Amino acid sequence: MRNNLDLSFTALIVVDFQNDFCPGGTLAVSEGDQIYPVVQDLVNEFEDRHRPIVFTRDYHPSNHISFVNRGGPWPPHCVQGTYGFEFFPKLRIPDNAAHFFKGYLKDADAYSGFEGCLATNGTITGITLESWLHSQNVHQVYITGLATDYCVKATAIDATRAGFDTIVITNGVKGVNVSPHDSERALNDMKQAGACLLEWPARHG
Ligand code: VGL
Ligand code: ZN
Repeated sequence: MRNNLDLSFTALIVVDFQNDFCPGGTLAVSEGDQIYPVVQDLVNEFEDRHRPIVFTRDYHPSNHISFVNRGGPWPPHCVQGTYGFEFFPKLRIPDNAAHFFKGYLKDADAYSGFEGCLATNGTITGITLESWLHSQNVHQVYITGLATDYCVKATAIDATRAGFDTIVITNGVKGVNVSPHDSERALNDMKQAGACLLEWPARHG
């Protein structure tokens, strides 16, 4: 089935698959690590097809506005220079992947990857995700990662608004679920915004 998919104008966006959002992390998504086989399979498939692969990451300063000690909703997470910022360790990142950092200004939060900028060798540029995707002639995005009810949702809705054909991989996302049905609601919100939901036929896991 996957062999029939036309991905010639598609990029993969892996949202915030970082240690702090996985079990053991400071803002752990329950079973967040379980998306790994699907995420890696997608990465491998896009790499095999020489299609663009984007990784977004939360890159917060230690005094970030979203943290409880500043009156925000979250425990400190994905702090610059910490293990929690790093990728889930099993994940194999292609050398030519594009990395986008977000939430790096201490007084502004950013859930959506479209609020981030390209980081080359750890240095943040002024290139936004939207402009970068256009530069790659991308019309469609596949979205996977953490967390369904925050950064995945914001990224998917921004992608539809920017005019990208947007596909959210249902078995490649997990939510925080501050309230029990938040993830379900988030998937519905993404659909309402025009995104399609797809269960990826992963080869393993
Ligand atoms: C996220 C809460 C705070 C996410 C980021 O990646 O979904 N959630 N910061
Ligand atoms: Zn954050």
